[in-house]
Amino acid sequence: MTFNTISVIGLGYIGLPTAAIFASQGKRVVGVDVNAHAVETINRGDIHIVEPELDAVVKTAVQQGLLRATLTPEAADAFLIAVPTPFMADHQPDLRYVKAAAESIAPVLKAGDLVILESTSPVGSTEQMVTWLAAARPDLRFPQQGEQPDIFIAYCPERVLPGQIMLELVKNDRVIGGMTPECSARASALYRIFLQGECVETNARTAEMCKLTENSFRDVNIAFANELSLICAEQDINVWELIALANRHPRVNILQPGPGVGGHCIAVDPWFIVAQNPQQARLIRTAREVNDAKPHWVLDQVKKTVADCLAQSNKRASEVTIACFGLAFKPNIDDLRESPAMEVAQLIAEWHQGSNWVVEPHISQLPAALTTSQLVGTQQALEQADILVMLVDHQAFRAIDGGQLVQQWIVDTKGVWR
Ligand code: SAJ
Repeated sequence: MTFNTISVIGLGYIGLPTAAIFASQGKRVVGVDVNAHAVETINRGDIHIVEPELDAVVKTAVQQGLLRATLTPEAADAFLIAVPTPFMADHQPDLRYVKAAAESIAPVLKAGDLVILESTSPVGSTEQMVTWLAAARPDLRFPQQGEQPDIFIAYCPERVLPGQIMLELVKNDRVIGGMTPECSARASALYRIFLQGECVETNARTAEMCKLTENSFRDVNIAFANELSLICAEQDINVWELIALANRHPRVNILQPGPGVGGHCIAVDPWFIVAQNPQQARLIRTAREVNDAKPHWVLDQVKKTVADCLAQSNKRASEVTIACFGLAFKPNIDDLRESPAMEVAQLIAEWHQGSNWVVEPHISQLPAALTTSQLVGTQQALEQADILVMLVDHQAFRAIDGGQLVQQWIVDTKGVWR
């Protein structure tokens, strides 16, 4: 099995790092994306997304002529599909981009090619993809038809953590879900080009469910911590102290509460299980609801704190300044998409008549959704704001000594300044 040319469809947070890593191993890689800006940027040797260490690997790969981006698929020996799989308004998965990607590569497929789906997908998506490919290429045999296929197909989910993608891509074990054992073997051979972790082979449906299970496991566990934070607020118990104490039990390991769950995966993927199994997936659905409700609970805490502030000072509401610390969806990154901190800051800005300040050292301009708020420096907020709302435990905020804060009114969703 030789893979001389590898094509990656979708050059986003997963596709571009994967393409760059194959190229760093000397493979010829053709990246395909519908976004002309992304294609131009990559062909200049630059990147259009933020991920540590990715820029240097892409630059070298492009300079060496090993990585090239294009708008239209070309012939290759292996195709990896890494396009988004969002959900629709009713939480049903939207496989439109997978279908478009499959149909775009169908014309250039040749006997012996390997096609891998990496996008997080509901169970059965790989079989569905085979149906789309087979409809577009009746001249080729696909794995579902029982005989030795011309095209080998597998589902191999990405499992890398944003912020550590370049490391985890190489180190993490890989679940390889072939449509047949031969498909799995070929897919494993492809990933072994760069993988230091193990390739663990299974079938496509189990691999699809495995990806959804990993993120649902984390969502349910964060929901447990978030529910505890609500209970502890009622009972006047410090939830972080409680969790630290409970975690001293050898078989207890509770995650951390926060303003909610964000990002593009953990807040999305559990819905794929719920959509396919509405009767059975009760805990998974409730966890999603608990986590999604958290920003509104934080707003309620802010409202109570403002009420206390007004009762104890001679200020009017319009004279009260609230400073939100952090907007990113998790610490030490600049990614504001699907961020519960953003949601809280927006909810506060829509409600509060006084000044709304935001401290976010990772950005230089506030997003359009926060036009009525003001981006200020840490020092200004610490010295002049009336109420501090801690939303993201960035390293820079953790370094602030809670004991030195002059404010009496603090809503700390991350337990940083307790
Ligand atoms: N969070 C908490 N409390 C915690 C841990 C996280 O509130 O104790 C919040 C974060 O602040 C953030 C959200 O959860 O808003 C998600 O952050 P995360 O660091 O848990 O995960 P992601 O979304 O960056 O990446 C996840 C990872 N999945 C798992 O850890 C099971 C990653 O390995 C996946 O590859 C990625 O989803 C993905 O692409 O699916």
